Amino acid sequence: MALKFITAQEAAEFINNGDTIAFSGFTPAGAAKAVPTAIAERAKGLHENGVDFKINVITGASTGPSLDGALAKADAIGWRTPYQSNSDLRKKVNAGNIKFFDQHLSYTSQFMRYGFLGKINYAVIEACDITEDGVIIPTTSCGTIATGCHLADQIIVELNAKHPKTLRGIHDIIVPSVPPHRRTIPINKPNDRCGDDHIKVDPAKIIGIVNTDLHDEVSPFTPADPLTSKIGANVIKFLLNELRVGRIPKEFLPVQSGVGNIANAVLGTLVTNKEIPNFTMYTEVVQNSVIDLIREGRVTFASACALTLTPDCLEEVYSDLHFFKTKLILRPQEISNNSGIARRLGVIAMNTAIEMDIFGNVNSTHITGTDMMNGIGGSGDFSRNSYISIFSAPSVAKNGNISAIVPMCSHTDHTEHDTMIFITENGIADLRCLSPIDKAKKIIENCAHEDYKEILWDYLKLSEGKHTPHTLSKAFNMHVEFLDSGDMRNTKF
Ligand code: 0RQ
Repeated sequence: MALKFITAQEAAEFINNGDTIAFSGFTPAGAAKAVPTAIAERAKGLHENGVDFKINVITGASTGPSLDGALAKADAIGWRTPYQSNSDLRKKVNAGNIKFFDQHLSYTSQFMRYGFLGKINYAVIEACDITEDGVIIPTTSCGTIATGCHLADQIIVELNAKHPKTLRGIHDIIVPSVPPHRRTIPINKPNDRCGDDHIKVDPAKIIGIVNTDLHDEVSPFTPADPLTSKIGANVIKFLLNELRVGRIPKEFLPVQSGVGNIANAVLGTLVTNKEIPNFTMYTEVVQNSVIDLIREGRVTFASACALTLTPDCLEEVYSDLHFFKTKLILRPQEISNNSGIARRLGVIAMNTAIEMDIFGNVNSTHITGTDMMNGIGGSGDFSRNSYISIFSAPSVAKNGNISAIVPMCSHTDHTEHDTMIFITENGIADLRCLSPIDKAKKIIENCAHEDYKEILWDYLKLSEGKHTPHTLSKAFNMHVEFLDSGDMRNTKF
């Protein structure tokens, strides 16, 4: 069947109000760009003429300004899942204008296959190559798009000339069956392959190919600073001790590192300490820092879902692609973040918290219980199933007006049953196998900021002789104080 080339505007004309679209993209890596921007333009035109037009958006994770940003600004999103980090989209989510549901990233593809997300009308996939018989090679991420292409009624391909056809071979695409026919995923090491190097679809479903030449919209991270370096140093201290006492094997274990400035700084510190052996990664996102580490041999192999690299760094990878294809695999997120595999491999999970409570629960997603930051992402996929799970955060936010350690999280993403190690710039709280009261003592003593220690001890004293000594009428007083006076330090128990 001959390939049919169309413009992004022609592609956008196919889309109807209320359609559900699975877009490629996990972080801005590999995200569809031209078609969503054209859909946003079309939506604006229709809205100006008083016509309703909104689509439902499924991706891998967050995307960039051309997808989430453009569609949010155009008021063209009905519901959105599973993750976001674009400021325009976040504003509309928190104003109640866009219905966002936050999912463990490993769930999304299976939710699509199980029918939980309803009918998928279109898949829009960025590709570096496509053949007439329906073989599609994705670009810098896998996300949920293999499942999206299989389930969608029709497919639009963005063929992006920025990515070489020789990228073929970096992906390992497996789409599990639906239970009761689902099978074991045979990955026993981060570099095991068990899938295809392409997505195969019925070519009759491909309604058009849009030629593009657009960079991934990846922005650089803030470099490490003294505070994040201290957190990183505490992570190293903890890991070295685990190695010394033999709780981590001497050959080390695969590492998962979360997103954001803190996770990036922690990873940076981890790799500069030569007492930590060279290691592999079983993670979701490979960022610029990992590319350097692969070159230096510190990271010997990385399995991920996305190559989230700034355009200059991606150019470097492409200029040495033969080498990097022996060091990197990109997998769909239900495989890169698979709970069973993370548990089998014994992943060391390192994620960031917004707040942690004194009894070991973690909030990764909400500000003061109401406003969505980004989403749970893969933090739950990994932390719950890891060999060792570390949550780190600066002990205070917003110039010290907010304590990251609170009596009770204003929203809970990771419960005390899933968490093990809390780390701030002040120290380490090893919570493994401790009772709630012993966890509270360790967290306050080792992790809380000096400005908040007395306030937290005072809270703990309010209710004695209980298994988890909460005082429900006062558990959120620090949050309420922040909302009232703008400073949690004014809290009195
Ligand atoms: O605000 O942006 O206005 O400066 O939150 O905080 O300290 O820069 O930390 O960039 O590492 O992000 C948890 C959000 C941390 C991220 C989170 C404010 C703070 C700042 C950002 P500004 P930092 P980071 C798998 C892993 C969930 C998903 C995940 C995240 C901003 O790591 O989204 O782990 N994690 N995925 O000032 C009010 C508090 C606050 C606060 C911080 N208690 N109250 N504001 N901030 N704590 C990867 C994927 O899934 C793709």
